Amino acid sequence: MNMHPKKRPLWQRVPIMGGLGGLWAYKALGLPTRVLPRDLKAVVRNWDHSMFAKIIGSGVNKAYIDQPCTFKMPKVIAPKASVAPEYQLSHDQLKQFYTNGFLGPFDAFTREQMQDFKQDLLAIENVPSETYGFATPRDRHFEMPRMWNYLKSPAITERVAQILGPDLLTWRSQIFYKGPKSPAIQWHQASTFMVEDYQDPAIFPKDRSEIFQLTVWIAVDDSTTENGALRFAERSHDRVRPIKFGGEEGFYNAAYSLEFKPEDYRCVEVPCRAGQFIIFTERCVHGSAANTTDRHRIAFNMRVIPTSIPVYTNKKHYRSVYNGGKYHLDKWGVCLLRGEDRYQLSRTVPPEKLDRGLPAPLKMAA
Ligand SMILES: O=C(O)CCC(=O)C(=O)O
Ligand SMILES: [Fe+2]
Repeated sequence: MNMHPKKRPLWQRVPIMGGLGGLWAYKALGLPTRVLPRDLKAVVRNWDHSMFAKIIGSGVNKAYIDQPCTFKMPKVIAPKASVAPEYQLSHDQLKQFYTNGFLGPFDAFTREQMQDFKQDLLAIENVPSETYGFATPRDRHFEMPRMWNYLKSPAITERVAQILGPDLLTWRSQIFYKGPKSPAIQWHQASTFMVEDYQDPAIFPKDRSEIFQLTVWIAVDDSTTENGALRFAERSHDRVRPIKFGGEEGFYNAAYSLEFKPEDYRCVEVPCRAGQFIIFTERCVHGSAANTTDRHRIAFNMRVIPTSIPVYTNKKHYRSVYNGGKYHLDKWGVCLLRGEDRYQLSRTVPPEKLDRGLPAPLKMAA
């Protein structure tokens, strides 16, 4: 099913509305989904009533950007894991995270490490991924032991553990090659990454009103006002918003605008030195301005979840409406970043495979 979020002519919207109305009725009446094709079954199962109401009520001009959820402030603000003193977040930092939706920058790596690593990243930019068979900035940690070692560095994992708990997985990473003079990444937000194909979420948290996932974003180049540092709308992680299809700005290869007025929020830019990182919930509205310089602004990120959350359950592949391409998941798996995986809910890539071939000095440097 093609769920690309684009403005469609009326003759297309009318039958889509009819079809979605039928699926909504199916859900409301609790009819058996066995008889439905897989795509439609997924929509009935995973879309909640507000998602159907939004897209049908707007005449297929709007939809929630991702599975709707609101944020519930934790009753007690306290670290969820005990860590070495040098990585401890203060009560104020934790409170700042829960209040604003992001935290940082923190130091993790040296400028020299990042400058050297940048050469590796540039070298693979157009090389087909071993995991997916085509060139993609997604999940290169499966084949780049050096990247994997940076991702699981204690400077990062020990801080994340204080918000998500001691046992952590990453299910996805991405390299952001923000090239010379490249455009802005417009304001966006995400929750369970149903945003990817509008059928199935990637992750299945029990309670979507908690912080169930964090993004760690690591600067390989200095990120500045001129080259498009990350920017965040403080306190905007309160809820997932709808998008309007079509619009001036682009988000990769989709065109839409988020129902969000920057002037209603305190929007802050968070510049980073090479080797620094930011922790945020991707539910916080964020983006980056255009790169006005004639040099790259490279960064990489990962999505971190507690081991209690299943990922890509019973899914063989997914289609990304934003990045394009069909991602076969046969070589994909979650990777243990910290602690122990007592749940074993998702396909897992064993640590020996992730570390393979990494020379000892680099392992230590990472
Ligand atoms: O690097 C960027 O400009 C965007 C990063 C982003 O949107 C993310 O990490 O979720
Ligand atoms: Fe993002």
